[in-house]
Amino acid sequence: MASGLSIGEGDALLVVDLQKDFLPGGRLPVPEGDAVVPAMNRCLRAFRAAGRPVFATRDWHPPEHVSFQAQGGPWPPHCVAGDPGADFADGLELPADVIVVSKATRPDTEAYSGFQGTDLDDYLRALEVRRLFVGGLATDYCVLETVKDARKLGYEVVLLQDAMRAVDAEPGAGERALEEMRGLGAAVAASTDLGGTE
Ligand code: VGL
Ligand code: ZN
Repeated sequence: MASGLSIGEGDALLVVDLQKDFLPGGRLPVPEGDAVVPAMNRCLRAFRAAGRPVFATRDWHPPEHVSFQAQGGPWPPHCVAGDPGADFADGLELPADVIVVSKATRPDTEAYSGFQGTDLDDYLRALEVRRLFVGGLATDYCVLETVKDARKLGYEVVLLQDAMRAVDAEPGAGERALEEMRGLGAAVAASTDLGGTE
């Protein structure tokens, strides 16, 4: 476990799909998804204090997206672009200058990774980001795929373990995803390691 990590030049925070439909009461609830909000807020305060950029991806599907069961996909409808369920979680303290990246916007293509079909890599390069601190939902889907792409693209990754939760449709899927990401060289830390204020 990393402790006393200091945030500086080259670092950015990436908040993955922390949207209402993925919280308890939403249309595709992730167990304990709401527990991610206070942990992520600690990270957001630390990044704000360090003056480093914050990115937030959002699942932003058209109404007839291929991932929905009516179209033969695995999921109930969720995060339809512009619907209240696609809003970021209540109480999430995103800064005014957060860079929002919408993904999975094409009806015929699933995109779990925040890099797939988006400008995220270009944005990060433009800001000379080299290390990404990643949390959000869900550990075993969009966090996993985003981190795999980040590693392929050469970014260092720090996983914010208490600021993510898994769907865990199969028991242990979240743990396996964490192991896979660690195997790819991602470090693991907690929101409390970042030296933000409570
Ligand atoms: C996600 C399932 C379907 C995620 C998105 O954000 O992890 N999971 N769409
Ligand atoms: Zn989705």
